[in-house]
Amino acid sequence: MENTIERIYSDAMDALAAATDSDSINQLSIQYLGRKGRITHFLRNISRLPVEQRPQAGKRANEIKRLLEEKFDHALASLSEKTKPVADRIDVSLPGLAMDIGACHPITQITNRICNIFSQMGFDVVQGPEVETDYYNFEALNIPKNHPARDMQDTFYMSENVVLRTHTSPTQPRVMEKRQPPVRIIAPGKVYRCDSDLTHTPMFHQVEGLLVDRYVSFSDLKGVLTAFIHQMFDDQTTLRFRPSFFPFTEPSAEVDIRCVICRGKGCRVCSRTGWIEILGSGMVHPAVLENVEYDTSRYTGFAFGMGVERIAMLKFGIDDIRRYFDNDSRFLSQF
Ligand code: 2NL
Repeated sequence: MENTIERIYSDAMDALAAATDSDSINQLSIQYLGRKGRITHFLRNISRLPVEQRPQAGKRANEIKRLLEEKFDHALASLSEKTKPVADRIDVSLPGLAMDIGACHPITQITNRICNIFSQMGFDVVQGPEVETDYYNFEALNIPKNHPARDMQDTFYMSENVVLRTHTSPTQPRVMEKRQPPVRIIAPGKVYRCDSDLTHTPMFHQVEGLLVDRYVSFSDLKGVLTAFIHQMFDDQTTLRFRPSFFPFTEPSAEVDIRCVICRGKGCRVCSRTGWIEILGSGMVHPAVLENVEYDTSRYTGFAFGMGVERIAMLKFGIDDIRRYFDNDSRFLSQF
């Protein structure tokens, strides 16, 4: 008896596979599921089976009935979809999906611009780790143990001797340990300080440069940085070197440019001074060169560092540093 119902099912499936139009599918539906159909007939005659076979045969016949209903319905539906005219299958009046074009973040754009200018002057672009040891972040750079820069309030400590780098400077002694002079490198990247307000974000970007060779003097520093600023801003930009202090350079100087907003008259951007600070620089402190075992009787060098957000703010006229990191594409797509 079990064979009978399975036979009906396989006959129905064979017939369905051969049916190519809705008339023949409807015909099959009547033949199998209709009032006088084969399945109906089988179910009606279940009472003639031995008692112990009836529950199983009934269950299976009902299963197959449901299965065939589904198969016939599906065959009819896919047939009507295939035979519809194209215009009914595709709604040609729907608006298309706009394709968004990606672009570099403004901070990336400015970082690339800075690196390109120094690349053309012969500097190699190098990168170092963002998780740094106390040695490379401070010690190698002549920043002593009690220096305020090491304060827990500025530095993210991972453990006693591991920090998130507070500047891109540690990349430089790492490279100097592996290369002999002449060294000309530019190190861009993310840096971290435990600080957050209107003008500070806990993560920001720096680009740092270093040149070490024989006979390098302060006038080389002035020449290279003047050429950089004239390419970055405008070759008419007026700049000044102002004495400063960094533990890793001696002498040290900060570089200001005439305010690009008010042209020196004094405004909010330059705090009425007419000058805007662009970068810090100096002659590499001999202690830093000794830490990487360079012969200080043969070699001298200069180094400089700048904040990318600050330069991007001036180039693009942005007044709030936090906008860079809100990830609002209405803001970012303007650059
Ligand atoms: C700033 C000032 C500076 C350096 C970075 C440096 C690196 C080595 C040796 C000596 Cl290995 N100096 N870097 C020097 C002077 C200034 O950065 O305002 N950065 C945002």
